[in-house]
Amino acid sequence: MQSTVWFITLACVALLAAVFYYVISNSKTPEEYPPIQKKWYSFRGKWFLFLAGLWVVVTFATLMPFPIAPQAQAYSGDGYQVVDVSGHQWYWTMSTDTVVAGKPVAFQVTGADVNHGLGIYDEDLTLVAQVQAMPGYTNKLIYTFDEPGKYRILCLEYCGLAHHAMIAELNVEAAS
Ligand SMILES: [Cu+2]
Repeated sequence: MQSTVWFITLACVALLAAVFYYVISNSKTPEEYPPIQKKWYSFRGKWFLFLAGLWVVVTFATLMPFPIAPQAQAYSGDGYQVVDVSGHQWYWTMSTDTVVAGKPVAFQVTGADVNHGLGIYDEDLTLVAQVQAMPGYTNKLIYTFDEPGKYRILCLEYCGLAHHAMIAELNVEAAS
């Protein structure tokens, strides 16, 4: 996903650079203004309608599938592997550091002192799930690990001098 977005971004930047290059290399050729004006003013209305239509389609298509897995409509703690996590300046405490792949994990996350951000990363350091760790609240994050491995928990919200040192390990074992 991230490499796809990266590729699309690069392609758009290259396209934009090509347009700039085209405009610069043609700017020295003199042209009659009125015919150009007539042609492009009529194009402008159609272009606006196209963009407005595109906006409606893209907005609805991308808002419908919310990118975060459905969270706990009927969450009770039963049938989940529960992990209580607390963010401190500057470390994490977890009720367990081992869970099983393929079964939903319910992270119950809070902050002991200031706001922290619980970020769960896979072995390639790709963010797989995240939630705020806030003092006075317990936020629930439901996540099912598909792949076993050593995951890492980092802090996603700057919380003071040793914020970068807040690293914990989460072992996800293959289901037996
Ligand atoms: Cu932090």
